[in-house]
Amino acid sequence: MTTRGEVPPDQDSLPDTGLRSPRVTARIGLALGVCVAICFATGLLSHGIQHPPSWFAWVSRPVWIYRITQGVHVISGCVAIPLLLAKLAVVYPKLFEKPLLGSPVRVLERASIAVLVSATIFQLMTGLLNIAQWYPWKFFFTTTHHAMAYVVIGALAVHIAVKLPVIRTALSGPIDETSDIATVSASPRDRGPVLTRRGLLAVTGIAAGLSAVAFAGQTVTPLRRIAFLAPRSGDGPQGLPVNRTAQAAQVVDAASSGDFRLTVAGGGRTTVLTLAQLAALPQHTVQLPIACVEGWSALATWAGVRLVDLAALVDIQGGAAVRVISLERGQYGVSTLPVAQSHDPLTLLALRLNGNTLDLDHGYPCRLIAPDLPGVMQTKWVSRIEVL
Ligand SMILES: Nc1nc2c(c(=O)[nH]1)N[C@H]1C(S)=C(S)[C@@H](COP(=O)(O)O)O[C@H]1N2
Ligand SMILES: [Mo]
Repeated sequence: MTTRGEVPPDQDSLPDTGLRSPRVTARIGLALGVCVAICFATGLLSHGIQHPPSWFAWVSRPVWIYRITQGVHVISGCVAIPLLLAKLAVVYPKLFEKPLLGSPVRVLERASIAVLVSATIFQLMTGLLNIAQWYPWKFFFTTTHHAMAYVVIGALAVHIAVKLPVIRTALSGPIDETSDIATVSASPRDRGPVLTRRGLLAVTGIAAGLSAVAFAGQTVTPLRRIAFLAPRSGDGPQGLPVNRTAQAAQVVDAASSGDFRLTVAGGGRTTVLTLAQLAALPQHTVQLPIACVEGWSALATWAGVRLVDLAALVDIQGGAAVRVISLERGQYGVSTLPVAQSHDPLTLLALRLNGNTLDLDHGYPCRLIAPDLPGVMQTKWVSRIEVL
């Protein structure tokens, strides 16, 4: 029997070391829960910017906000992987504890754990594979990853609610407290600890730290050299990674053609500019990061024409939303800017990158660069701007 303030023994757990103790699982679980919560919040934010509900307004300053939130999203997800593995390793005998089902409350508890574990694994796997740009599935990543996030958070809330009494007791005392293994420590299977609880937590912490470092370098520049799992850490033409080349986007001919024209439309008026005319407009230089949803980001110096100046060509002086359209067809070919970005004087139709003409793979002849916009909305090979 368990009384108040005492941690119930894990009957089916490994008695040898007392590692399978709520005192251990609760601590790993707390760290995992914090990671999942951070990952959820930053993921929702990113999704909100890309698919804004009517009540949602995004900001454009400070210019590094999205770089941070999306970096944190990916890093917290990567850190969650070793934490989840450690947690599963510690609790797994309990997952198959008999009776498998039992009372309605037990059925609910076990169902929520089954959903929680599988949905969390799904989220971490799909997120990881998306970073690697490997899509061995048929569904559309963004929609599924977003929907499944609510499943994880819902199941996590149920799990925490059910386990709260155990969690509170387990976290309230020192990790070494062995009252929870007192009943089993006299067991003949007791061979003394091979790994202490503190040791296990330390190993888990180191694995989590390594996982963070392995990916963080793609957004935290000083860590770039040691980010051994970060696929895009600053390589690419003009010092910037490329996600989709001009060739992959099938725009090589149209983008390099002398016939290129930029159309600016709005308020019933249309202006068509040649590249030379675009280059003759007032040019501005900005330092802005480009931050991909996959977690990599890089600061660069961009030069080109302010979006607000282009809107003014069709007599629209701000206050309007702007849609930017690429030579490329398909889902990455259109981007509708949040109002903050379409007004911001830092938002450019860039012609130059880091002092040179834009590389074809970076969007030559011109591409959008705006503060705090997910990389996927920073449209390359822009051919049309619609002021709405
Ligand atoms: N037309 C077009 N623009 C695009 C893309 C694309 O596939 N097509 N990819 C986007 C993504 S996902 C990112 S992260 C940035 C990357 O910009 P870069 O290749 O110049 O680094 O471009 C964005 N602009
Ligand atoms: Mo991206």
